[in-house]
Amino acid sequence: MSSFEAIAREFSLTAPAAVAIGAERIAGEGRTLSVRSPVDGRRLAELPAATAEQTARVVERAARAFQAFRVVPAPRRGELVRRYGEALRAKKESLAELVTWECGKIRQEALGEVQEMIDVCDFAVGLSRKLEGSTLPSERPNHRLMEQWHPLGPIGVITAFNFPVAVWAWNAALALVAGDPVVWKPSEKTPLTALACQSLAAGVIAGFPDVPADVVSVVVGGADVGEELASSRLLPLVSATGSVRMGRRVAETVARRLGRSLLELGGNNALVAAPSADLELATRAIVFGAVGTAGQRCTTLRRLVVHRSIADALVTRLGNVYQRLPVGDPFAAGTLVGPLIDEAAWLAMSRALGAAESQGGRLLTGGTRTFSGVPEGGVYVRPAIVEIDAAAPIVQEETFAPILYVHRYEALTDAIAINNSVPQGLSSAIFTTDQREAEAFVGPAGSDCGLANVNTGTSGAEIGGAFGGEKDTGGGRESGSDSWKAYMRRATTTVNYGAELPLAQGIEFDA
Ligand code: UN1
Repeated sequence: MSSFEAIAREFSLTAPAAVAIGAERIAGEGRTLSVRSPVDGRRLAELPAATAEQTARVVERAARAFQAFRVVPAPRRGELVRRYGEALRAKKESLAELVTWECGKIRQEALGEVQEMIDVCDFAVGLSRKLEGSTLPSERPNHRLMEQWHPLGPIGVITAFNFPVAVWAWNAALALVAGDPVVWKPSEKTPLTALACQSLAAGVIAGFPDVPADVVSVVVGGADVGEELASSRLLPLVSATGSVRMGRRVAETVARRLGRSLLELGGNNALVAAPSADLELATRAIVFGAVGTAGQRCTTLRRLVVHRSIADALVTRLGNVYQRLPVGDPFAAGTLVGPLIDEAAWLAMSRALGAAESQGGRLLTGGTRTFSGVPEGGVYVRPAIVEIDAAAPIVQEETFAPILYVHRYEALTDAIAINNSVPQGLSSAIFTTDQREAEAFVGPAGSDCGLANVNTGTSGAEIGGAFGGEKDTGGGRESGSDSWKAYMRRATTTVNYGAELPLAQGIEFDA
């Protein structure tokens, strides 16, 4: 196990303050927040949380910073993000270590998460020279019609514990090249990683005399801090990742003031295993998707929809792998399943298993808490597989824990219907070597999710594509492709370079 004290010193987190803006640290004036490690339950920090009033002051400073930041040329803002990416490269190992301490994900996945930050920085750097608008033909002579993308304003970012740093980076890297300051409310369960990212950023910004220090800030606090971000008219966009319940509240509050929200909420992701599936590949993808990050990704595989003809073979294979799954210390080489975030997560898992059983489900493996060979004080579980009818109510819910429900199907149309039968619409996958089936699944009458994969699992998306989903998942798109447009405002501009004033639609109006 690594030394938390050494990591805390490296990121100046021995006496953390709830508000970090530029290089300034301001102690919170709210109730005391205790940060515990899911690895062994030890207390990592104790700090007073920020209040709504303190949040409002940070937002005001971000709004002032926007005035100067929006006229810094985009490629220069890209250079800032490039340097931040370099700072992350230099700190990859230690930031990943802090991620494991604070959210419990295994070392490999923590390194992957920091890599995801680096990747999105690289993407944003290129983007900073390519925030292009269109030039369109005008119907009037000697006129030019064009669209320009301008910085939008300061952005509020609310993130969850399970990706304590990468999801902020998806937002921040794009927002910064777009010319927008970022005010970040991390999960109360993972404030230290956020403060570490902010101070790394503050260090980079210090080398840019033309960039206001206040463009990157963190406010550690509870729902009142999130509520303040959602209701502040100074924030034209609030990007929120987390539960459907939280997202609905944010969306309602932001909509009341006609602001924009970008939501990445719950998933309830299915994988269809068709008769021609490569069972070896499918098994590996299912296991990574269902037990990776201890089942606590929004992209976690929660439902396996398997064709009757291969169901027994696939379930037997899965059972064998599940029985040997190394559960334990997330720092130890070889561990594949780390701890759940806290006791409440185990409670939710055992409740869901109880409900499944009472709704006719059959527990095939796992589903128990384990105390042997794991660090004391953490919540460690054996991932569960439950065979259950696709119509059982429990299957409609996202339980943030490693439970995989198995349903059997006969016809592909039924499998697709099952895939689409839940309120959430984030990720989905089909394993098949039949091209017709694959195309049907990713086509217009196929999966209704924002992510639809073939022969690769539901989790572990690259940053290059737009990430997000439909229905209760909230409809937002983050990270790659043209997601940057959410962080900018579009101005349509008509320029008349002639000596006449022709009106559009041929209107005659001679005063
Ligand atoms: C999340 O769980 O909120 O596709 C994000 C994935 C990761 C991101 C997950 N790249 O699993």
